[in-house]
Amino acid sequence: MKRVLMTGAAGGIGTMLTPMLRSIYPELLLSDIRRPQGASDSSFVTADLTKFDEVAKACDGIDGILHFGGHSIEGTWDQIRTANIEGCYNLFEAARTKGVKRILFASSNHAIGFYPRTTHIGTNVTPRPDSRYGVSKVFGEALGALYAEKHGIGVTSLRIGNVGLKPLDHRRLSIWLHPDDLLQLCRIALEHPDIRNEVFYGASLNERTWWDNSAAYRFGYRPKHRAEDHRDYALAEQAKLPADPVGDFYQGGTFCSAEYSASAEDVW
Ligand code: 15L
Repeated sequence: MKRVLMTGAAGGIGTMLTPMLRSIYPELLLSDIRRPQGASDSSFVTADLTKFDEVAKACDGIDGILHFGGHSIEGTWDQIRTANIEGCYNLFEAARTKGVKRILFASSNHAIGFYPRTTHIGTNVTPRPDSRYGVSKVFGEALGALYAEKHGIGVTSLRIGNVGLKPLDHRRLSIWLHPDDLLQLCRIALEHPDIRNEVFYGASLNERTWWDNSAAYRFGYRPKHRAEDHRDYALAEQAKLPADPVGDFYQGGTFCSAEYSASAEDVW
């Protein structure tokens, strides 16, 4: 795995990962709609995911893709449809035409956000998206499965919790992902010889986890960072937040309560 392309390089995750990835993949190519700070001409290509030709150009000569590009939170249907539905299709289709061998698709916990926090789920459950954004992640996972089965691309859909140096609140104590552990998952997706069509959770060593991530462990994932080491900070931050009966019940938090119009009895 020599030539790796990372889409969404100017975003939060992209910015954190760039220096870590560059030490492993010196030929790393970055893409986004705007140039990340400090990116040189040779290491960056402008690619709007909604423009197939730009995406195809970015995929030229690439062995593996880390697809972090797209709209990273809930948005209007227009925003989600263009960046995450059409954009994701363009990315997979461009990768196929250019002979890319591996793709990591940045899925999200919001693909399964309407599972209650009282449930413990594996990666093979029926999707329960909590937003238009979550629906786009379910779409991306399905597209990844299609391109893996039909075209032989090794695809990993990573249902990312929340990436950062610390868990930010009570919910994030269950879904936190440290960048070092994310890097491990990226390397498995790009390099493990047995990757076909995999779904993993992007989570660190979280004692309060709601997820069975044994699929990732079977591929050698060994997270190093413990959410409980930051418990006091996360709980103090949580204490500043208003109560949210719907969001506090479901795994997806505020993505579930936003625009919620079912009746209270429907919370189960
Ligand atoms: C996500 O999928 C988002 O990209 C990120 O901004 C956070 O909202 C995260 O989920 C989360 O659930 O904390």
